[in-house]
Amino acid sequence: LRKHALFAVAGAMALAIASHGAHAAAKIKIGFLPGVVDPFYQVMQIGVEAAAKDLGVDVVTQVPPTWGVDIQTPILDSMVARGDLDYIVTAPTDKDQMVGPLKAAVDAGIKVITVDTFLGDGDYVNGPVKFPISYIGSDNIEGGRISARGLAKAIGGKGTVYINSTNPNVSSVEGREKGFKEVMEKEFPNIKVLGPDYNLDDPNKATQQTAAVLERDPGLGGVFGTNVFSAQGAGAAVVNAGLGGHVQVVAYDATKLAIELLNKGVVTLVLAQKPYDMGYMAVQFAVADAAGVTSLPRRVETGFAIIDKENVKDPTIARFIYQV
Ligand code: T6T
Repeated sequence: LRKHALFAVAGAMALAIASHGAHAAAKIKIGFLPGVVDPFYQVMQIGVEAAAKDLGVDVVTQVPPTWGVDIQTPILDSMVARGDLDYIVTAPTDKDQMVGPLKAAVDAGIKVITVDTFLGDGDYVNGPVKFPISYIGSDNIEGGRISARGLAKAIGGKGTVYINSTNPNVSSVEGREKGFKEVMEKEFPNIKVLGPDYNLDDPNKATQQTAAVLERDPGLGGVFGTNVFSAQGAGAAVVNAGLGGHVQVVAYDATKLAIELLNKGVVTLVLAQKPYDMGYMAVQFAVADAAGVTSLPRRVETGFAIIDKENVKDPTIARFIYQV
């Protein structure tokens, strides 16, 4: 799908540039507003900047120090107030509450592309929110399913597992929780799922929450950490309790720390998203849109690399580890 989307965009861009030459030459300015400071968005920023360099685009990046509508909205408002941005590439921190602020950006003449997280139900053709040009990100429901199957296999198809997550109403982690629970219910009736607890993107809170579950339920077989901070906290709690290798951890997001824990036998499976591709493609989409392309896909799923002990050294897989 990714390859096709890229070819489609490249072809459409070439066509548009041929027919709208003068228009395409105008330099555009993009505001990049990710969700929070973390390795996932750092890699995405590298993708954004690489595409901006390749395509001759200006980018202004502002990174919220912590996750949340209250933090992201004023930064967005200040980006809109600059008056010089043509596009905003952003990961909305709430699928409903960020609709208003981003609609205000559109009303001010800025086009919006969402990366990693989406607005509404993510269906920009038939869903409740239609104004973004596209959603470019992971199929997180599928990511949750993959995580569930990995964890179920690691604990032999029975027992109790626990989900540690970040915040409610965020499309990415919500999808992961949903896909995870769905697979456990349908395919593994002998596995009971606890949680999610919400750590508000605080790894220390994730550690405390996981430690409390480990204490309450000494038979716990595994933990699903739905993002960088959740997986980090879950891993730390398991290590602190001396249960590395006994309680299995599945980590969403391929940070260096997650890979370290994989190599130590604490983490069983790491799901790498493709933030570089998300960032790169979002800039390509802005350039294509500015050049007059009207056939851009409204949703692009960027795929995963599923990393385990067997393939972690394979360079075709290892290239998706977040090297920041
Ligand atoms: O997992 C990513 C991202 O996909 C999610 O939307 C928020 O958390 C991360 O940035 C990791 O910290």
